[in-house]
Amino acid sequence: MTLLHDRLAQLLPGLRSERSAMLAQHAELELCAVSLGQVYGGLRGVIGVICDTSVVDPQRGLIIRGRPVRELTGLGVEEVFWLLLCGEYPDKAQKEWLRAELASRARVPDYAWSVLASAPPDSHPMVLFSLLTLSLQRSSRQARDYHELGKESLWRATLEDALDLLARLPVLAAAVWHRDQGRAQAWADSPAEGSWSERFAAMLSLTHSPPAAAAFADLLRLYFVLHCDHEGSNACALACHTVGSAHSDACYSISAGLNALAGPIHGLASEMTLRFVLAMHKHYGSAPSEGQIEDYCQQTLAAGRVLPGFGHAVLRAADPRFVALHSFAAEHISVDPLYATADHYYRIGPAVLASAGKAKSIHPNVDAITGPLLHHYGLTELRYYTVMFGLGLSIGMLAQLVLNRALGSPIMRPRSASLAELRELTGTG
Ligand code: HAX
Repeated sequence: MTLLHDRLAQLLPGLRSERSAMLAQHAELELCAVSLGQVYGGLRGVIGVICDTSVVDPQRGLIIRGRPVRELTGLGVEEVFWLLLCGEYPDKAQKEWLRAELASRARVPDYAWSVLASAPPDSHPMVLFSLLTLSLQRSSRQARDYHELGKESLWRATLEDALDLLARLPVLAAAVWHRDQGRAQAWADSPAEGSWSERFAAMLSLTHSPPAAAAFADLLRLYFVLHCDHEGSNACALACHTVGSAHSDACYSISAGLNALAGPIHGLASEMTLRFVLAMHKHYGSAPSEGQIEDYCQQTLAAGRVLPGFGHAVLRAADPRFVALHSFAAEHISVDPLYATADHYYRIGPAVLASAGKAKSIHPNVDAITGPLLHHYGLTELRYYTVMFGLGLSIGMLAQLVLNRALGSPIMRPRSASLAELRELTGTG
């Protein structure tokens, strides 16, 4: 037994009996009605999944276990993972235990490196990250012990897999970075010392002065805390949940979530925003004026394209994750010309979008700020940014998987309707 298993084992009976009581008394309660428009519209607004790790509030942004994310910006990944899973902060002993546990589980089996070595050199970084994650399935404890474990105890094996994966994903992501940079065999074991995010920063092997190295390590800590979860129904989390609901283990499930995140209209916005800023630099020179940025935005909208880095499907106020990273950037990288242009863009974009009058949110989103920050510290391969995003979201996906397994979430099986059925229902047949 370990401290995290122990704490979850204490919490689960209460959660299970709450669920049973709710179902016994209110199983027929209607949570929402579903319209034809919603079914055709990607199920926007339809409650279809229960996720207790976080919610996204249109005004307040990401709320993790009841705490607004802006209150969590001083935490590390270990504390936030404990919070996501248990709904409470770890005490000192629990936090230190988790830190040591993750460091001790970080070694990646050699067969994963054979998979990486055999992938075509120009493979997309997300393909490599997902492939490596999937390859670890061979070591899944849940897969190994599935036939011996009863339903009530299966979560213990899922938690083992979640801890293994949480420990190893930064090693995989760092290896993808080195492979994408053309270094044939630079993937090494994780350093024994340091927190989860410090070890990842070290494994990237970027060259920084000591103050920049400290700032970069702190940026990664903040980045991963801010990107650790985003409800259970974004395409990435939902894909992970659906695969996990079939009792596929965490490697299959996280790989599926990453595959969804790789889509251009999902996890790619950080890359797209930086490309947009770089294109302005190319067009006008390295310091476009405010008037030039405004013209460029107007021309983009007139050409029927979106202003990347603005708007959100749910948020209707400034994203606290943007606010936190923007204030980090203002403190640490204000002299960077790319950031200076991006910063003008954040100020000019909202008015341009407002005058176009279509977007429901005109605020910069979190993806607007991550590119300039990562680029400043040497992560200049833009295709890598979705790997960073996926590494962050995996923290929450793993917590959600364990909780869903522990609470016996059933296999996903919504019903589909045929066009013939819809024609009959709508009288258009
Ligand atoms: N630039 C131009 N037009 C925009 C816009 C933007 N940044 N944001 C929204 N709009 C437009 C929409 O395209 C839509 O136009 P149509 O009616 O012609 O289709 C209209 O305004 C209403 O859209 P909405 O309801 O405000 O927003 P959606 O829920 O449809 O879409 C998006 C949300 C994030 C996809 C959208 O704001 C967008 O495309 N933004 C730019 C890309 C981006 O930054 N994406 C990252 C979002 C953060 C995130 O979730 N990351 O994972």
